[in-house]
Amino acid sequence: MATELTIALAKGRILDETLPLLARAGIEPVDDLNSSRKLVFATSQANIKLVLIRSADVPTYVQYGAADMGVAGKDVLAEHGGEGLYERVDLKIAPCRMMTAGFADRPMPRTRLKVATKYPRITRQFFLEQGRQVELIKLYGSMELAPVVGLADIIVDLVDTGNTLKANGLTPLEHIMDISSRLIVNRASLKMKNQPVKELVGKIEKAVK
Ligand code: PRT
Ligand code: MG
Repeated sequence: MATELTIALAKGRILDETLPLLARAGIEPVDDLNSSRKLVFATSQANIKLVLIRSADVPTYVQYGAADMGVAGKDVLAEHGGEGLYERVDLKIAPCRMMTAGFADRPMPRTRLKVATKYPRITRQFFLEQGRQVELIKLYGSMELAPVVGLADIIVDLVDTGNTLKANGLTPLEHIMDISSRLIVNRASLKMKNQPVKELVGKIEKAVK
């Protein structure tokens, strides 16, 4: 019998761009993932199933082996830290940049800079490397509002077209890192299920090219 493999995916832009890649690797979900309320899905390959979770939870599922593999943005992976998992393939999907952003014409405060973000770990590291002291304000979304209402001086967020920043009168300031989605693999799965995992990673790698 073929080894069971579970792949963790998140609804939204990553799912939309990952499904065609999986299809090219010969894996197609039996149900329509976007319209279903189910969380576990069978695929055209009897031994491979998909689980649908929040994007920030994907590294955690893979870290603990609840899923053998998963797809997550580099932003989510860097914020998680990567314990217990390997990043195997850059899928080159859902690309964007992690940036600081603020008001272009406003001088930086003399006191400690207040930075609002959903990414405290990445933000702390970025400013630490520059030797800049900042006060972190953790938010769960709509970071663009923080400078507008005076909650923070700047934000650290993802930027694609720049339209969201612009719509709120903000400008991208400093580039922190380039982001794309990655295929990640549980460390133990790579050992214990080496052959089927390597085979699937290879197929997905080929599908990207
Ligand atoms: O929404 P939920 O909280 O469930 O999860 P999520 O926000 O993590 O999911 P989703 O689907 O919004 O994003 C999943 C992944 O897509 C992220 O982890 C990134 O790796 C990647 N990605 C690529 C983006 C963007 N581009 C992006 N532009 N994620 C978010 N954005 C947001 C950004 O935060 C900002 O609010 O879009 C806005 C900026 O877009 P522009 O085009 O106006 O610059
Ligand atoms: Mg979102």
